[in-house]
Amino acid sequence: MPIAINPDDVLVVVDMQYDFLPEGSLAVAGGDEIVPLINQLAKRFRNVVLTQDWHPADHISFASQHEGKAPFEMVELPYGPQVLWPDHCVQGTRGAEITADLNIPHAQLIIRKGYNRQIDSYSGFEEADRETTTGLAGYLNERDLGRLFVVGLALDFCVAWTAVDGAAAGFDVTVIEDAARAIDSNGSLERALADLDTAGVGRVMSREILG
Ligand code: VGL
Ligand code: ZN
Repeated sequence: MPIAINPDDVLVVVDMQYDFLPEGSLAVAGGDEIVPLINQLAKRFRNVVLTQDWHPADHISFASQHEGKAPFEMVELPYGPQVLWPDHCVQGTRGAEITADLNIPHAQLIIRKGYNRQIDSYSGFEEADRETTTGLAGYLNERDLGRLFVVGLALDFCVAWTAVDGAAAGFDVTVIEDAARAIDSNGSLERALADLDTAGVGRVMSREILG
């Protein structure tokens, strides 16, 4: 049985930005391959929300801000452990732009995240301090929208955290697995998939929606 998409369901398209695509500073393998699929899926949804990683140039998640540290190493921050990244998605740069190959003119909201220098935000709902919200849950609730279907980059970071936090905020959440790609650093993919299962987030393939 195909999954019927309802008029109040939402497609959440996570971080389809040049820095996560081939030749970007934090390129996710195969990230470009999912663009046509996301475009196709978006046609089935009346409601589409995009997220955009949006860091100041001196963001605390950048290895360049930590003496002697390299990308993909860990540091301990006041809110907990933090993976360090290459500089990416710096506000106003081309790398931070959402790819022009994404063809979703009816998308209704772009939610920017990670703009506070001292706090990272993988999740489209809540920053890494687990206190500061982005306002997305309020937006979705105020519009009285239905289930969330999450796609994009990267499956094991921003897609997974957005999905888990969406479920924690009370939404029915499903990740469309083949419309996402992972960074897979130090076992992060396996952990993220386990976190999705624990949170009660569904996992489907796009053919279950597209038929
Ligand atoms: C992301 C690492 C750092 C993501 C964003 O979009 O998954 N990953 N910032
Ligand atoms: Zn980031």
